[in-house]
Amino acid sequence: MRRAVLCALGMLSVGLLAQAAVVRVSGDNEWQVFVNGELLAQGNDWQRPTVTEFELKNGSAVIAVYVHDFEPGAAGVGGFLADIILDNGEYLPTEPGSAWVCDAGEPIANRNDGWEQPNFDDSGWGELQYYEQFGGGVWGFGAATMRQVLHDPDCTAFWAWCGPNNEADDVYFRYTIGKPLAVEPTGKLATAWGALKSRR
Ligand SMILES: [Ca+2]
Ligand SMILES: [Ca+2]
Repeated sequence: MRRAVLCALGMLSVGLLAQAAVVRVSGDNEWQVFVNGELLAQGNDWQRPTVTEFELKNGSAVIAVYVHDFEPGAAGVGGFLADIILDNGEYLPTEPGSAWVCDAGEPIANRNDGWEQPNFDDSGWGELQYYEQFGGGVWGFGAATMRQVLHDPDCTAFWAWCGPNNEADDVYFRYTIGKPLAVEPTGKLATAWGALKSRR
């Protein structure tokens, strides 16, 4: 009993389990935002980021974003900027060292491998290539307009792409919130989450 309470307190000190989140996305030039495989937002004006609220299941969700650059190859650059805000205060932007992963490929109309699904195996995907932080770079002149959306909290994400942003024009990104502890028996996990919830 005492041991269980201490264990729960230890988990609390690490951070409350998030139950809801918001993902804010901009893409140069157009983008689609999927949460757990479902298309929830799309945009085609990088100065007007989409804002998508969603609930987490046992603290987990998979964000998948497709971005298409209009100008073929080196005729123009692409860009991707995103941040995830959890209701426990965690902030997960696109930034060097973050857990976002990416894959460049065919236009989305030709892609049918389930890349947006939560159970998709993205272990072969790579790290993003990062550019300027929000406010700088070729997108800097649009920051004031974007900040009308990205102000609470202030966005500190970095613009990114999958490889050099003047090469691929169709790129895919994924972020897994709260990677489940797959090796734990589900009954044990449910007990732990239940104990946590009852203390909130
Ligand atoms: Ca291009
Ligand atoms: Ca472009």
